[in-house]
Amino acid sequence: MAFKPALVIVDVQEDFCPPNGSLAVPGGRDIVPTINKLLSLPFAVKIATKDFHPQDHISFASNHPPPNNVPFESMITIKNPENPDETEETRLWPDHCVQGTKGSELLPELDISQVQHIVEKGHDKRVEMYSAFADPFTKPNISRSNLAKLLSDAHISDVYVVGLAADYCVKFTALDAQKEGFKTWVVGEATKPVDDSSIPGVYDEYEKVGVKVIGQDEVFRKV
Ligand code: VGL
Ligand code: ZN
Repeated sequence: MAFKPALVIVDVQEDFCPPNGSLAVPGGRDIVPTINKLLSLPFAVKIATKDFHPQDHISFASNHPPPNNVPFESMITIKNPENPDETEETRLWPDHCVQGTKGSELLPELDISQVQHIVEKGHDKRVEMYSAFADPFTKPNISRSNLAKLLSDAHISDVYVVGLAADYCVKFTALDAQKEGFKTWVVGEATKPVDDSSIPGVYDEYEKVGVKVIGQDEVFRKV
């Protein structure tokens, strides 16, 4: 198959960045210059995703009763609304990326003039959706975006994933991209985690399924 690379920029939004983000990833804003350089390369398609939740989203700690409603700490079990036998453990967060708020906006310094498609995710209040492809339920998925179709319609062979956060939405988007059949690369310098200590475990998961972590210099040589 011919090499046809896509760039997928995950959730580079105000709420995931200092100084004002409700779920600010340390150094979140600092990756934008690197992403803008990658955006200048001739990827066949460049896509930005946005976490885009309703105010009553299940992942917001504020929508759950105490004591198990501590943002960043509490875990809850959610049931697949269409198949109660399937459950997922998921973390609760501060309210973030609420549709129509400043926090949901892409960073203004991101060069979106180079981006052809914006994919929004996390609309369904009943499920968490870290991956820009689909929620974690499988029998069946409750929500799917058009990301897989955008990539396959463009005959993409390789997907390069960057953005926020390395240990949540970048990770699940990269794992799903590989699962969908694309050769998948995560650009190390162009992502930051919520929690630094999670990264070795994330890289182990990549290794198991064949997702590769790559440096930006190598991307410049390849694309
Ligand atoms: C994300 C936590 C909650 C992310 C989204 O974009 O990594 N993290 N929602
Ligand atoms: Zn979210």
